[in-house]
Amino acid sequence: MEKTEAVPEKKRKIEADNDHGDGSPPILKSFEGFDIEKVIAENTRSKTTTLHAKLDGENAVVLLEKTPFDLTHVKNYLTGDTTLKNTLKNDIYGTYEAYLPPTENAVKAVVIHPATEKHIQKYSDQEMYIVRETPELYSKVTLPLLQSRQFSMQWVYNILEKKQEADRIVFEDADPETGFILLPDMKWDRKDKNALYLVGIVHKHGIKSLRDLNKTYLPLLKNVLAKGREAIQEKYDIPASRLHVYIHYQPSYYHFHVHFTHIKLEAPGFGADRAHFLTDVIDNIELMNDYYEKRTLTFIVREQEDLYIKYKEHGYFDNE
Ligand code: M7G
Repeated sequence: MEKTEAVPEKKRKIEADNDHGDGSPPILKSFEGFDIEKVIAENTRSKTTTLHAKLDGENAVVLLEKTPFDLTHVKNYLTGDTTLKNTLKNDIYGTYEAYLPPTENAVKAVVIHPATEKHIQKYSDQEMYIVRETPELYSKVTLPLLQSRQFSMQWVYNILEKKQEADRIVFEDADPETGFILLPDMKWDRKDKNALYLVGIVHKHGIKSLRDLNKTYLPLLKNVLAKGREAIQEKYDIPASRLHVYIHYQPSYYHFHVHFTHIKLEAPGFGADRAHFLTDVIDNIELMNDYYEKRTLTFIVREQEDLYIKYKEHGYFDNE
């Protein structure tokens, strides 16, 4: 795509109190200065599109998602401010394109900037393959790769150290061994309770994933489950019976965290190829201390991921 000249920083509409003092980019007021490179993913069912763009010569990933109707605003829909373009008329039946007032047309946008190649790859549509990871495959291929290369976890440390998102914290237990911070996931706009998505990030460092869990961590896991549920009941009036509480394997970020989502939400990553209920994880460890060290675990890898490339080099897909 043709490039336009980058807009100088000061010309862009940026909030004045916008310097976080940590070198992170300022909060944007518009998409001025963005050049689209490519549409890297789209999904008509979830009404999302993901763009690879450039801003100031650096990569950006922009996720756009049409939001559900906000029924608290329903009175604004059927008014003279909504213009209609007729597309069909037959007897009593009419269809239209309706143009709601701009305030009712917000599209959710997630911006990652500057984005790494790994971010562009993570958000790109690509072929997927099932892997059955034996303990041997984990120790020979997965673990060395995780230790050498993964996404930066700066955002996680910013949350744990209260440098970012502190005003969004829903609950904290500050115990260094069993404590955690519960806050809205980046994916949730905090409007629709039926789409609730919170993430519980543990204070303890060094637990990479499900594979590391054993009886030592039962107090931590039980604490996150109980207090996370309690805090959600208190703040959002959603009982445990209407929550999915689970762990991703593989996760994207190898600092242990737990996903809390409303059962009505079709959350990405909730499939049987990635999600493990925290209740089941606790039960399995109680039955067998080294369950997750010994088990073969099934998950999906995507063809541009380092993991897929490494498994392929290892010969994992040779007999397909
Ligand atoms: P994951 O299982 O490691 O990977 O979950 P996934 O992103 O592939 O699902 C990490 C979770 O943290 C995801 O649900 C992300 O949406 C969420 N998340 C990621 N980032 C960078 C942020 C952030 O900066 N703030 C918040 N609140 N959530 C984030």
